[in-house]
Parts: sequence; structure tokens; C-alpha cells
Amino acid sequence: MTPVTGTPSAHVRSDIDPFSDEFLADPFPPLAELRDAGPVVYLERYGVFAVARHDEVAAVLRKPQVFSSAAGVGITNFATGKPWRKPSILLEVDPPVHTHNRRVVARALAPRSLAWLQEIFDRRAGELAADLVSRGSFDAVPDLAEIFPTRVFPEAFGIATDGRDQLLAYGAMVFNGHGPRNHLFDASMAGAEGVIGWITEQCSRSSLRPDGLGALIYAGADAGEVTEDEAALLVRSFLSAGLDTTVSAIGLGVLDFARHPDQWRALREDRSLARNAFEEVVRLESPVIGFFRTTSEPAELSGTLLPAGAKVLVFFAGANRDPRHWEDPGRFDIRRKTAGHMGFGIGVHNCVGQVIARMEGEALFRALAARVASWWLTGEPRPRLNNTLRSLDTLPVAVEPA
Ligand code: OVM
Repeated sequence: MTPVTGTPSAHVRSDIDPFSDEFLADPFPPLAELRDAGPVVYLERYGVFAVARHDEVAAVLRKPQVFSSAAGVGITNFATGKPWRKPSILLEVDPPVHTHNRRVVARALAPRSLAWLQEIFDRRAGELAADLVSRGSFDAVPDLAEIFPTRVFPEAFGIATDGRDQLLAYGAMVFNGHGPRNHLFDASMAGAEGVIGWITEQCSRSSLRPDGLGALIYAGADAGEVTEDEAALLVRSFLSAGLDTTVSAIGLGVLDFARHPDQWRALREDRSLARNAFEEVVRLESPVIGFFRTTSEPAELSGTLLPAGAKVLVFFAGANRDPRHWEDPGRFDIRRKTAGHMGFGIGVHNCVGQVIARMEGEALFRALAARVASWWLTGEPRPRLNNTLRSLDTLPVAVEPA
């Protein structure tokens, strides 16, 4: 790392590649390097800026008018490059459009609409936990992490319940799609046509069960707040962001517990810790590594001047392990005060589905804690590389029944 002096202002440069296999397999060592290099670092490989400290991540996310989402939250600048799909009208827009669309979505996720979900989630979590314990050993990625969200989400949302493969494939495309056109991007787009066709079909009004959450989005169309096409795009946002993210958190959470039997014992002794345990997993593991913003005007950030139109990579995973903010940030502590973590983002774009994500995680950890006495790793866990998401490909475990 060499400090650069002169115009526009001194900032640090780095040759770290946040989309390399090496980085994505274990981003935390290079993220520590980026944090230590400076508050704002120029990634020379891509010509973008990056922030990995808690303070700067928060500062960028709290100024959506300066650090805009409308040019895309991936590395592609929609002003100069073509998005791989029609932009999201939730993720890839700024206020006031964002404010309007988000309100339509938020109404479908109001707590009063969700009480019945906890019941479904608890029942399904209990069934799955009982089944896995009876098997004794299994792969906690395909047999647990990928099963639970792809079972309960379609049930709650009101789409076809046999679309696991398409939902997971689409999520992989969406999150790889925020990166450059590297081998991960290309591999996830193989077979895209069929998957996109299936997803698009699920987004139409006629595919949605009238008693599910998805139908509540179309209530916004009925009320004249969004068009029928916009309602379909808002449904697409749920199918984009609602599956692979929770799959990732659940898989990484099981691995955390398998590696920290004292934390599993603590959860078994007090199952009311399940909710904070899931939150701590989201902090520690940061399923979404980061998203970009684009400066809408020249901007100053912690002493660095950024030109207009600059891409800034905002590392949630960096903020979540910043020792300037957290005590012993690498420690998995299910009793930790997790408030202030960036795992769901903050500011106007913070995860709109976080209430559902938490309900899923809590239900599953609680059900497992009632039935699993201890976890054993029976093989090497392997990461599944993705340009934006941390997740596992395999996690072979054996469980001792409670
Ligand atoms: C969307 C979308 C896609 C991916 C992620 C996300 C984490 C949203 O299509 O709106 O938020």
C-alpha cells in the first residue's frame, strides 16, 4: 500500500481484489488489511473506492443522496454499463422513488401480518430438526440450511413450493451479478434463461396464493400506489434477496456452533437466547459482504475527496469485525450486544426483510437447541464462492440427540 499525494486528496491505494477466489473464500484477513490501510482505500484493480471501517460504512449508508444506489449497488455503473437484468425498483433506486416503493413492501411485512408466520416457522423447524436428529449425520448445507428457507419462504410468501433449485440458482445469479464478469458471474448465469423464466412466472399476480405475503404487494397495485408491472418487480425483490441470504446465515451459524460448543451449551440452557444468537451470526459472518454506492456529486469522506460518479464499495463484513468498534470482534458470543451491526445494512436501504429473516433463524436455532445435544464436524466445511455472498457449499456434521 502506497499513500498517494496530490489531487483530489491523499488516499491509500491497494491491489487487493475483493472478487478473487482467495478473498471470497476468507475475506476477513484482507478486510483487516483494508481497514488498517486507511478510512478510504482506492482499489486500483477496479478503479473504485472501498470503506471497511465501521464509522465510514455507517457514514456512507446514512447519506443516500450523496452515496446513491440508482447507478446500481454492484460494480457496474448503470450510467456507463448495462445491468444484467432490469434494475430493482427497491434496491437500485434513491428517495423519493425508493421511499414510495419501500412503503408498499413494508406494509406487507407489518408485524400484524406476520404473527401466523412464527407458527409456520416453528412447526417446520421442529419437523426438520426431528428428522435430522433421527438421521444422526448429514450435510448441514443441502439437508438443513438450503432446506429450511426454501420450504418456509414459499409457504409464507405464497409461491410454488417445489422451486428450491430455481430459487437458489436465482439468488446465486443476483448476488454474483453485483460483481465483475469473472468466472463466478459466468458460472452462475449458466442456465439463466430457464431460471429467469420460472422466477418471472412466480412474480405474476396469478401465481401468488391470495393468503400469502406476496398478494399483499399486489394490494398496493389495487390501491393505485404502484403499477401491475411494478408490483411484479417488487415481488422479484423478495425472490432475489430472501433465500440465499438466510441459507447463508443458517449454514454459517451451524458452523459457528459446531466450532464453539460452549455457545451451543449456553443456547441449550436458555433457548430465549436464540434470537440474539442469530443476530450475532449475522454480525460475525456478514452473509452479504458489501454493496456499492455511487457518488452523485463530489464528496468528502473522512478527509478523502471523492469525485462525482465514483463507485464506493461498502464492506458490511469489514464494519462487523472492526476492532475500532467491537470488543474482540472475531469472537462468537451469543450474549453480545449486537446493536449497531451492519449485517442488514443501515439507513433507508436497510434490509426490509430482516423481520422475516430473524423469525426464520430464531425458530430454527430454538428447534435445534431443543433436540441436538452437540454437534460434530465429520469433514472439512467448504465455502461456496460468490461475488457478494458468504456461504457454504458443504458442512458435514453428526449430531448427538438431546
Ligand atoms: C432486489 C434485491 C436483490 C438482491 C439483494 C437485495 C439485499 C435486493 O432485487 O431488490 O437486497
